[in-house]
Amino acid sequence: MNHTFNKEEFKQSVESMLKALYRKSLSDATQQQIFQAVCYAIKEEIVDNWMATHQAYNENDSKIVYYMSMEFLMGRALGNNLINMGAYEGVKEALEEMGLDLNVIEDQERDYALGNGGLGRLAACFLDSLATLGYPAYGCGIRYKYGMFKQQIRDGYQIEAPDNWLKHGNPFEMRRDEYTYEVKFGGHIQHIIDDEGRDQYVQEDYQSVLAVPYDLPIIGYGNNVVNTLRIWDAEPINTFSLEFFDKGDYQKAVEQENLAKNIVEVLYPNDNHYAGKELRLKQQYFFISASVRAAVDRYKNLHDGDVRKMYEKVCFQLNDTHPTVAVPELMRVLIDEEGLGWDEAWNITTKVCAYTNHTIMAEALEKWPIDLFSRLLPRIYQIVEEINRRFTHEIRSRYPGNEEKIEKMAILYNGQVRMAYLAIAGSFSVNGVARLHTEILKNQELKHFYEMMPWKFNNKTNGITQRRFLLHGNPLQAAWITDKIGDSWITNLPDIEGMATYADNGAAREEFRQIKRQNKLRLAAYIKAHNGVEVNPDSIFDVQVKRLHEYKRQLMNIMHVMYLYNKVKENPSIDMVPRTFIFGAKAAAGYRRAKLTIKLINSVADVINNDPEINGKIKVVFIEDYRVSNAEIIFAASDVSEQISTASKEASGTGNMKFMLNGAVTLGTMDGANVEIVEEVGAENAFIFGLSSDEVINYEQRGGYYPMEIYNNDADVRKVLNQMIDGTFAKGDKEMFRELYDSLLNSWGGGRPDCYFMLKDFRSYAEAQERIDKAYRNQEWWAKAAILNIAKSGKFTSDRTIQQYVDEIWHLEKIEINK
Ligand code: 26W
Repeated sequence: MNHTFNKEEFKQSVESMLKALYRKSLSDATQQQIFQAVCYAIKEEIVDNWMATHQAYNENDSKIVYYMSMEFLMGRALGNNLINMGAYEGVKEALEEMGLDLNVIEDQERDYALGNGGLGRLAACFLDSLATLGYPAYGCGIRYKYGMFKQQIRDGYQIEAPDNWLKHGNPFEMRRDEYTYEVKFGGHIQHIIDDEGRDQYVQEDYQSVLAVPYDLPIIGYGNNVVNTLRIWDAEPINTFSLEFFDKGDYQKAVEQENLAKNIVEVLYPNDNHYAGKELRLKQQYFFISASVRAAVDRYKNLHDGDVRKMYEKVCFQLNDTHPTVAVPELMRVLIDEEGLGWDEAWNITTKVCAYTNHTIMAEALEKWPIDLFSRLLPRIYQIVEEINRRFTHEIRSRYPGNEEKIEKMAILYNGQVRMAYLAIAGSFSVNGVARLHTEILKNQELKHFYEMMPWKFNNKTNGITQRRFLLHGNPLQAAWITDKIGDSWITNLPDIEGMATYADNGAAREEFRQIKRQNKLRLAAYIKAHNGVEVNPDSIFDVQVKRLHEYKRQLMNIMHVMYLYNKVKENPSIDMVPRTFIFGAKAAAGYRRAKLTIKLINSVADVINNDPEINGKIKVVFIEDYRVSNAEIIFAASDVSEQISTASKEASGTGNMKFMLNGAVTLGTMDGANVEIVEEVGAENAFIFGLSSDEVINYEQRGGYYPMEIYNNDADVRKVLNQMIDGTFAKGDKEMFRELYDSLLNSWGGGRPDCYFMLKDFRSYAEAQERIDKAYRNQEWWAKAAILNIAKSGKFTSDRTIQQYVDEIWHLEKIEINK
């Protein structure tokens, strides 16, 4: 594509698309229409390679990984597609010649916000790396009508607005009617013996919907490979028809129509919190049943209809437990539809499925009530019962007389289907997402499973794609790096280590500072336009952007801001480097404490930003609607990366890696991948504080600690806590933030007080912040540390992660597409 891109042809193509789509010419088309026309013109360029890629899969009889995920947080496609096609500069110039600005055109695109946070974005990075490395892969997911809600801040509160991302249509998608499947729910199972004496399980009185796939192209960087993200839409099986009236089955017709309408209506906006909603289980089975059967049918087409060696060519990677029904669904297809016996089907299934765990938070674990599960998926439930029967048998013969092992490992227990345990039993691989996380899985959360089947367990430390988060998001820094060391880092990030020599080079440090300043100005303009707040580009940009969750401790961050505010009030001439504290976070719609934390951040911002005595020393900004597209701008502009989760709680984190790659210095706990980041960059180039994960786990096993002791002994902390209930930041309202205060000090609020150790870690956090203040004054030191962070980020490319999945789990072979 690189070499064949023809500017004049492209310009022509855009103009004829405008005509064909909208009956418009360039001069009277809207920016949105031009955006659409540009995308359609690009799509034409993509299609040949897309077809060639699938032809190569077929000709090579390639093994394929199906990355099964309820979430793909893709962000915007246009800019990334152009970059990976090698057409970004060409298209930019072509558009300029047409009097158009590519940046403005890019801003017309809605984010594909089909995910909540880390898990969904990881899936998107993985697709980019799979295509760039040339590995055969499908992403399998759901075409939600409404993605992650749009966040508005009104009067400091979060308001959720629907994300109607498909309003203008999605120019890159392709509907594939011919691969439609029917998915059945409910009813009951008839067991019959057919003429040949075989068992048949027939589902009766069920409701069903059609699963219709839409394919999106996933373009590899500079290699002509185009993989596919396949997301499923639901449609009614028969559009409302008179036929049903005649049969008197009016009720059923309406119900089936509603089922189809509801099932893909909206992404559940819960991150790390299981809610047990029936519709969510429907979503899971819906996209898994369709994806599993599409994979089986594809395999059969290439192998004379014989599924028995399917494991040689197919791998299902389950992105957390959400797609775990793939295990019993594959069993059902192999047994009921392909006629295999149990043992043969189980052998195939457990060689096809692999499971990734993304969290140890207890409230995130999916445990479906058996009555709901069996009512909705009667045949699947029968199969899960049999899996459980055999699995508990295995446990008992391994640990005779030890019933505790059943309690700890059975899939069906206490009236619930424990999805993580089903995933482990049905998979040949179980992986965590950072070294520390995997160790905690092996030694604590899943220790009984690890003891029984240690060979299944492995680590795959997460990664991110440098194509989106540096090349696209930070073009100035990308060009600077390429100028210094060449562009091989784009596909081989470890080469970025070549930047290390520039850490000691005064001229290079100055160049880095200038680039950072430009990026801070770009973010400042965004903040001015969106928040109406002026921020000082010479202040330290101290940034925490991620989902709002108590364990991530945004509350501790804002409490430290309150503490600093008090310091400045006590001594207005205090010597400190001006700081801009930047937050961005969505709270799950029903998560009260998280939403109240957003209100607190905004209320503190209001008071501080309008207090003349502060004199610009502190600014607080809450960026509305944090999402992939503005994240790219935020990372590029950051000086300090806040990664301050309670140790042991953040499985990996991936924002931490994006900051590092963009030359921000980590302020963090020894949690998740922070541990490995510090290992790469050196503790002297990061600001580490707080309890270790062992210490946290020890406290937890002893039932917590006494935060009231800290309240009593630390006057600064006490003052901050009191300000939550004396109206300082609530216009005199003493009740507004009481719930947050109680969560830190009073156990009667439900559960232990301060179970995320915010008061316990506060002093150590404040000291680390002071070290930052001191360090930033030495601009030479700071630039050196920032450049070293960039230089040592090579490990954290998702290309490395994917290569490890390929080598140790998937065993794929690369394809080559020549053009
Ligand atoms: C059932 C509700 C629910 C929804 C989402 C439970 C759990 C989740 C996800 C597992 C939450 C998530 O995104 N986890 C994050 O995954 C990232 C990618 O591995 C990690 O970097 C983050 O540390 C982890 O919090």
